[in-house]
Amino acid sequence: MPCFKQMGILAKQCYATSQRSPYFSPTKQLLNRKRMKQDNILVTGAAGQLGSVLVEALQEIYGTSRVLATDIKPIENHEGPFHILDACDGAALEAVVRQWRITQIYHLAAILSAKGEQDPFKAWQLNMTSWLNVLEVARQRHVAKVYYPSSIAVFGYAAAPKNTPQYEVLIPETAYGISKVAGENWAYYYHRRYGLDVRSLRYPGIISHQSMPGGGTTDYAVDIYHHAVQRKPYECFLRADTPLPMLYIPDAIRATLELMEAPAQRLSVRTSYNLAGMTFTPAEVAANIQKYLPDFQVTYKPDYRQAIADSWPQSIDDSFARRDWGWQPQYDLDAMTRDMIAHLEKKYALA
Ligand code: AKB
Repeated sequence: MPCFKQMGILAKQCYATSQRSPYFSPTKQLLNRKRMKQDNILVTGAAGQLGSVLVEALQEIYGTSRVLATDIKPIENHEGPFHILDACDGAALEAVVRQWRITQIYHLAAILSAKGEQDPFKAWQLNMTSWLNVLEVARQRHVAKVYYPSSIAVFGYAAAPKNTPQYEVLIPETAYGISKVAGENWAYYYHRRYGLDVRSLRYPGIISHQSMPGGGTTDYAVDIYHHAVQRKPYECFLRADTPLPMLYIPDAIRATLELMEAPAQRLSVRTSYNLAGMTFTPAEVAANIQKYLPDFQVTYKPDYRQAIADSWPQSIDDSFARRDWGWQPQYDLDAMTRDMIAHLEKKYALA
């Protein structure tokens, strides 16, 4: 059987076609404690908005050859080991975990809120089948740690809309939200019943310059920056006055890695931690962008995604995350806007 490193080199030869993204910059804290660990990491959904950036951050910590990125389609410009993998195929997943001697799994593959509403049953099937496969293979093969992304989509109208507490009524309005509530409970079950070290965060909308989101209700908050920097007007699919919790990608990556690094005995939440960064409306982000790009124009044409956004909290109480593992966001709206514009200006100038 080829060792992890050899397989990594093989995969690298097949898939590494270009340089690492010039936009990646690991957080200071992670660089400070950068070390090469002996873990072998599997990331599913590695081509996605979060996955593509998280893989680079994990490579910085564990070494490129120890991070196996997987997805159902190849990743453009990926550097490092890559494998085509559908996590709904339990046998294929088991073979990868066994052959690559995986010790940590980050399971990011999922259908998000807006796309999920176009085919709710498919969203449920994909999100649940893949997650149960991951939990089961992790249990059987004694994987040391598993990461599961949950979402503010677990909340619905029954939850307090402002400063939504950690332990709140969970009656979501979307199939995606239902799958995340169930997924969190399975995480808790595998932890309690089998001692599996599963850790999870309820992400708000994530804004990134490196990668595009796909199929979410919060996607507008990324699109709006791309339009602004390209000097194009933007038509927003949410109402101007729709507040939603959001998080800038460096904070999202740091939160994920800090949670995964935290001593297990500090973690009191084994469903999923509430996580907050900032809250803004489309009108507020537009006005903030106009501070730097005064000619930028936004119009509003709400569609079916408005109902999803209306059912979600406006702001989140993340005091459990702050208390248990020291969570602190670093970016507010203005700091994020300056950084997004700077990175996207470079990106489009290079294109
Ligand atoms: C979505 O909009 O579906 C996601 C999420 C908040 O989970 N970004």
